[in-house]
Amino acid sequence: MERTERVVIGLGTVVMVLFFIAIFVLATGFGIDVPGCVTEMKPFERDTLFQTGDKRYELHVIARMWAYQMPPVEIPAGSVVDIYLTSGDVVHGFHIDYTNVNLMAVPGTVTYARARFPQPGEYPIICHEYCGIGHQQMMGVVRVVQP
Ligand SMILES: [Cu+2]
Repeated sequence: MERTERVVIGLGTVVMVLFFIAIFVLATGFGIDVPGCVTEMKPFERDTLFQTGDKRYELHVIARMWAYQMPPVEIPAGSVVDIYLTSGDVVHGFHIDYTNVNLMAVPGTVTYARARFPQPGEYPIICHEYCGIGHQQMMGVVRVVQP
């Protein structure tokens, strides 16, 4: 093996280890997790928002051509929201600005992400998956108010 190959493989290994450490620190120290698919939950028929604890909420959203079926979301600053998303027709997207939420709404499945809203303000929601002629109308908002 040539010296250059050994250097490249060594650097690649170091970068890979640094990435794993960064992921571990973010997941354990800061509670940041990767959005996922919930296999043990059947797609829901109703959109709901309910409180599960002090500044903890659960939001169920159904995406349909071309709007999100979701209740008005107004929560106090510092809240944590568990978001469950499904689609009633085609594949849609669900992105909340200023958060880590970036989900796909897939018919017949439920996707999940946890979002934190530390600051008061409006957090726009947009569909980021071209889903048809009315795609640009798919918007929503999370209103975060001073507690
Ligand atoms: Cu859409």
